[in-house]
Amino acid sequence: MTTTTPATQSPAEPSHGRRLFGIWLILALAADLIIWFVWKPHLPPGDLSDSARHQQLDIAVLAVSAAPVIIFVLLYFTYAIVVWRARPGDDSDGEPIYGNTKVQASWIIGTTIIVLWLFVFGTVELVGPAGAGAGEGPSPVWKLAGATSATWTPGGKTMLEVQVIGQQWTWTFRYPQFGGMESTELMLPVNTPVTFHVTSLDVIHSFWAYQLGVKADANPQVDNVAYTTARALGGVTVRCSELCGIWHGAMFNYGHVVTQAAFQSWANGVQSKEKTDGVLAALPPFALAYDPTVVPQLGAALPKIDGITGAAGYYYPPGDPVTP
Ligand SMILES: [Cu+2]
Repeated sequence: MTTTTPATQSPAEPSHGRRLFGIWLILALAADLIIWFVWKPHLPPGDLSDSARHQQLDIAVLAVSAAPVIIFVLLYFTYAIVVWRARPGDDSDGEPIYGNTKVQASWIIGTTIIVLWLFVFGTVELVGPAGAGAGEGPSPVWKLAGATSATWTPGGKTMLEVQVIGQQWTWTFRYPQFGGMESTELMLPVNTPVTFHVTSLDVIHSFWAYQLGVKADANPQVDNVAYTTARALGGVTVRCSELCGIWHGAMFNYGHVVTQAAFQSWANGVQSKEKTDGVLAALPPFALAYDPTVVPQLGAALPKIDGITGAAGYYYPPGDPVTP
C-alpha cells in the first residue's frame, strides 16, 4: 500500500507503516508493562517455591512475548478496516502486486526470531530448575544441587528426602531421614532442597502440590523423582491429578512450609511418637517403591493401629475389596 499511483490516490498519502509501528509500539509496551508488573505477581501457582516461581516466570515471559504479536495482528486488522476500506462508489480493483522483498524478509526474520527465542527459553527453563517441578522417573536427568545424607539437620545443604505415597484415596508422606516415619501432612522446611520420591500402592495417581509447582505421576512400583526448594512460609494443598477411582475428587491432603528448626522438632516429635506407639515397627521397611502383593504388613497389621498417627486409611483396611 505504500506505492502510490497518481491516478487512484492523492499525493498526500501518509506513511502507513510508520503510523502502524508507532501505535503498535505504544500498545505493545503498555501491554507488556501491565503483564509484567500488574499481572505476574498474581499468576498461578504463586511464589512459594523455586519451581512455582519459575512457572510464574514462564507464563509471564510467554505472555510478554505473545502480546506484541497479538496486538500487531489486531491493530493491522482494525487499521485496514478503518483506513483502507473501499469508499462508496469506488468499484476499482486493487493494484496487482508481485512480491515485496521488505515484507517477505521481515516476516521470515521475525518469525524465526520468535520461534528460536521460545525454543531456547523453553529449554533453559526445563533444565534450569531441575526438571521444571515435574517427575523425571527413577534416574533424573536434571538434578537439584544438594548433598544426600541418611540424616537431616537444619542449616546444612543436605537434601530432605520425602516419599510421597498415593493410594485410593489419600496421600501419605514418609520421611526416610527420620526413621521412615509417616505423616498425612506434607511438612517441609524452608530454603531446603527437597527430593520427592513419588509412588503408589494401587492404581495410578498424580502428586500435585499446587503451591509448590510440583506435579509428578504416582505409579505403583515406580520411584518417580521430582525436586523443589520452598522459598517462603505458607500452606500447601496436595491433590490427586489423575482420575483414580470414585473418590478421586476427594483425594487431597494439606501441608505447610515451616522454618527449618520448626520442621526438625516436628519431624523428631512424630518419629518418637510413632516409635513409642509401635507404628514404626509395624510399618513396612522403607523402600523406594512398594508392591502391596508382597509386603506382608500391607492390609494386615497396620489397620489395627490406624488412628494412632492420624494417618487415616493406612493402606488397605481389612476386608476392603480393593485389589492392586
Ligand atoms: Cu488419585
